[in-house]
Amino acid sequence: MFCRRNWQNGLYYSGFDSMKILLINPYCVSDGITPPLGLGFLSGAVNDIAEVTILDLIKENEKGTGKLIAFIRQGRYDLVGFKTIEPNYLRVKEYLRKIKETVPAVITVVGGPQASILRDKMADFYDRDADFIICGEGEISFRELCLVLMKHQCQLDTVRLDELSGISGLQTRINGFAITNEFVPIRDISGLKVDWTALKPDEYPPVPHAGFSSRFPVTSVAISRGCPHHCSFCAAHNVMGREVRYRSLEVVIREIRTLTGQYGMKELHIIDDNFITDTAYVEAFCRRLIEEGFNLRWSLPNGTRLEHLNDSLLDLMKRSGLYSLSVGIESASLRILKLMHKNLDLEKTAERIRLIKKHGILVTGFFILGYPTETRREMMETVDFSLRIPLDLANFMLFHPYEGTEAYEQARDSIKTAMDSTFADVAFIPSGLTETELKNIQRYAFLRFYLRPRIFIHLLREIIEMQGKKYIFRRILRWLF
Ligand code: B12
Ligand code: SF4
Repeated sequence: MFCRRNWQNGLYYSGFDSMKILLINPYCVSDGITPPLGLGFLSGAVNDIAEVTILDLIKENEKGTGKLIAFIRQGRYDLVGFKTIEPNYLRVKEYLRKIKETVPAVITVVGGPQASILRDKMADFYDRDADFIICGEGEISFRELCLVLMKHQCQLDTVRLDELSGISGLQTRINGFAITNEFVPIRDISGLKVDWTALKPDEYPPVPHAGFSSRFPVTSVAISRGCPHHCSFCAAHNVMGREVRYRSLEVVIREIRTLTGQYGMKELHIIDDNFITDTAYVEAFCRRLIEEGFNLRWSLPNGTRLEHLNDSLLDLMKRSGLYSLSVGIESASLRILKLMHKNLDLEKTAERIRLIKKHGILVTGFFILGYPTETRREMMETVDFSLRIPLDLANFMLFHPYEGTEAYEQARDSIKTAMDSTFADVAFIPSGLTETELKNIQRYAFLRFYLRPRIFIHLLREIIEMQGKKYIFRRILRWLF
């Protein structure tokens, strides 16, 4: 079934024999300009029934609506979908308003983390400017929605309630009915694939995840989804659920062949929340990387849980190209760790970091400063701990309360966030401190950590060898000043 539709308002006639979809990564300030994987997955789920274009307004450095509207008019899209996160969802409201004012026939869909987290509130917030909101993983729901729309030749007024009521995570208020369907995580993600042709990873600047990488070009990949842990500050479960699931190894290896062969990628960043959960999968993955002779370097730049790591697995991971991983330690205060529900034994963590270092793998520690009720003394405990363990790099983030988390409820009364805020900005100040004091503690932490001769010389050597130097310096300046 193909979609042929007349654009209402006499704007123009689509004339295409297939539904045309534009997926947008909205603008926001970002340290890493990397392909929006979620939109690549979404495109991979519908590109056999629709013609999909991905427009990354971060990559295009485009804040306003002018170019966006021109792009939509020129491409004669039937449907425009937005990925939302906290720093951009207000801007998405502007985009939607403008679309409905200027090209009202275009069907608008909003998804992504912020839509998943705010859920019911989203329908009120975007009101009639968003025809559909999809919470959680989008592949199946978005495909089902597109099939319904195609059946109706993208004419919303003929769509019936019963056709939409089974679509997971869907919300809409079209045609006088209001639907708020429960989001159910996708049980079997084995066959999900990324549409790299639409994502065009070779058009991205050589900016690595978090600024550090060793070989270029670099791209990110997502292999598993879900996290069973309950860290109080983390919103990830709202998007991906709590059950850890993996994509099929064959699909992943095929994808890596495309990334190395067609796009010349030399390094991969696995951005999963919990990649090292199923150790049999991880072992098989490493063996395949070696057997296929990809000669890739790879890293785990998100806070990796260490409980499943052992000597033989680390040896295999290192031989297959792993050169760097990050650990979410968050705090050295037992009281704060308890409040965060961060079930972490600090001594065991330090031991595992030594083990990782024995295999010549770089380790980055992630810490949070300024958690609700945290005192200056507790923050200093964290800084001291970071100096005692053999980390190569450390990131001291100021606590940022995200809706949909337990910590947000604890911080609710004193939240200070704005559009385009980043982790470098102050979003919450624990009582008894001022914003300047908190920023100074963060600066002190960075300087104490990095101005040690071993770390400083090592860091300088690493940075000098890196092709992404200018991005790294830009990031350092943003964090310190
Ligand atoms: C990796 C990651 C990053 C990396 C991205 C690197 C890369 N190359 O991709 C980096 C470090 C750059 C990063 C930065 C930030 N991140 Co981040 N990040 C993640 C992480 C761990 C995974 C994201 C991911 O790619 N998942 C895999 C893909 C497949 O999932 P997805 O993008 O969510 O897309 C799916 C659905 O959301 C949905 N969907 C997405 N878009 C759309 C659009 C439509 C139309 C539809 C229907 C569906 C849909 O369908 C997709 C497929 O299932 C998540 C945690 C998590 N597990 O969700 C946090 C997370 C998304 N990040 C978060 C945040 C806050 C940020 C920052 C704002 C932090 C900051 N203050 O600087 C920045 C924003 C940068 C930016 N411009 O995007 C929050 C979002 C919370 C919120 N309320 O918005 C999360 C949830 C973590 C948390 N703190 O709890 N991040
Ligand atoms: S911070 Fe990491 S370990 Fe904790 S709940 Fe979120 S994804 Fe899971």
